[in-house]
Amino acid sequence: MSSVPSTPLSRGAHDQGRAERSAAARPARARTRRLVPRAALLALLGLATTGCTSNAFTRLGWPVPVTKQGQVALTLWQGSWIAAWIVGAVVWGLMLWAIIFHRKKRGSPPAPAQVRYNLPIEMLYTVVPFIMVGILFFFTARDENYIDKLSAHPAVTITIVGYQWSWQFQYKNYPVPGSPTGYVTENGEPWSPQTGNSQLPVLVIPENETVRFNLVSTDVIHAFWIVPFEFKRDVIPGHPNHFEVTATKTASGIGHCTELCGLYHSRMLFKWRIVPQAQFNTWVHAQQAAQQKAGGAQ
Ligand SMILES: [Cu+2]
Repeated sequence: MSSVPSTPLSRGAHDQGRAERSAAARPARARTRRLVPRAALLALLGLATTGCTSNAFTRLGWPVPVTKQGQVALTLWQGSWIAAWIVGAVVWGLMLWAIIFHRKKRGSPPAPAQVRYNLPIEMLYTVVPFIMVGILFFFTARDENYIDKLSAHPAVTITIVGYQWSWQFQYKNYPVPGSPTGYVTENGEPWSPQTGNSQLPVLVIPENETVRFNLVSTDVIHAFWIVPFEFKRDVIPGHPNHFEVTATKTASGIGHCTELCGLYHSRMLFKWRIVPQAQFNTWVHAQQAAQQKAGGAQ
């Protein structure tokens, strides 16, 4: 039988262990505090240097717009992100504040009364989201009205005919009497492994003019998409759609069908070019003369 009582000894060992643990925890906490701002800085640097120019970064993944309407859509996109980041920063800030400064400690009082039936707080978190949705709705409706606006007298009107699996472009202001459509018409063929992009139909539009697109389909639902218009619209059989753009810079590229429309949907491409007005006039009159001579688009 031992003459030394066991309890005080074991308590002494316990106290010593706790003291060691808390001494070890202090530098660990200090280290965490130093690491947080460094990690944030590293994340910011990573975001800012991932191969984007500053301009590409501020567009948040969108291409440079080539129309007035596209610029409006881009500004709405950027504004929505800024609003989302502000809300995110407030929510994350409150969460981190609670997590870091209000952790349960030894000897903490019991959890305070929760927010159930706390009328002012319940009203706050009902009303604030309504206000946020209202603000987003206001800017979206305003910009959508602008993007959808049709002018009384567009400078150029083009009928876009979508069909499986290509496009036809009819320039309604430039008649070609005796031709199948009666107007300057651009035809083409779908992309193919043999011809690539060389036989695609070509859409040419002038810079700084209002251009109206009338969208019609002869078979199934397609959708017309020129990526830097920041806009796409369905091409529906029996339901003509319309939209207008004013191009702000010369550019060119490949346009797409963006509604899965059948086996060769992905080949339903076209070339597009935005050119200065004088160049557009030269091009369209040359087409008019050539198609008149040939009795229609070839
Ligand atoms: Cu299609």
